[in-house]
Amino acid sequence: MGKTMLGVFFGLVMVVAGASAAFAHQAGGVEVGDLETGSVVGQSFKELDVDAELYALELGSIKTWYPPVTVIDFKVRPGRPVLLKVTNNSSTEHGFWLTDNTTQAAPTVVNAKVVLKPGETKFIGIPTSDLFYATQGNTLKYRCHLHPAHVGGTLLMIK
Ligand SMILES: [Cu+2]
Repeated sequence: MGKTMLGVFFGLVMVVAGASAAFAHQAGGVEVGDLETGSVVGQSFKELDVDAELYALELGSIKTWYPPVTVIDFKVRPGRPVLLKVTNNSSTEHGFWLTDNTTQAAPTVVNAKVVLKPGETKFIGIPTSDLFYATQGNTLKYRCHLHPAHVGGTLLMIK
């Protein structure tokens, strides 16, 4: 369970590849980690509420991230960081990649990528500033970067 592939991009200057998710980094960046050890902008994942739970499912020959649409309403939600729980409920390895397609080339873009073994769960912490100022529009896309045919979904933000 300990081996995790990370591709997490931080804010303006830092790109950390292969670093342990257990370490907290500076403010302004997405963090991928475990519930017990992970943190984002100085707040431990344990102290945050989970905003959405997403599952990699295999239905016969169909691979999908469920649900296909996830809505976070910032008008009724406190300003704490967003916490997503991603779980692989299938019997094979799958990826979870959350990003903003419209600004994917920008260094500040929200970009969280993790590979989940069968049965594995990871948590993704996102500072709300990343969603409000580094994301154009109101949607982020999530999909599996390991399987092109693996159906992804949309994170819809009501700002
Ligand atoms: Cu997949």
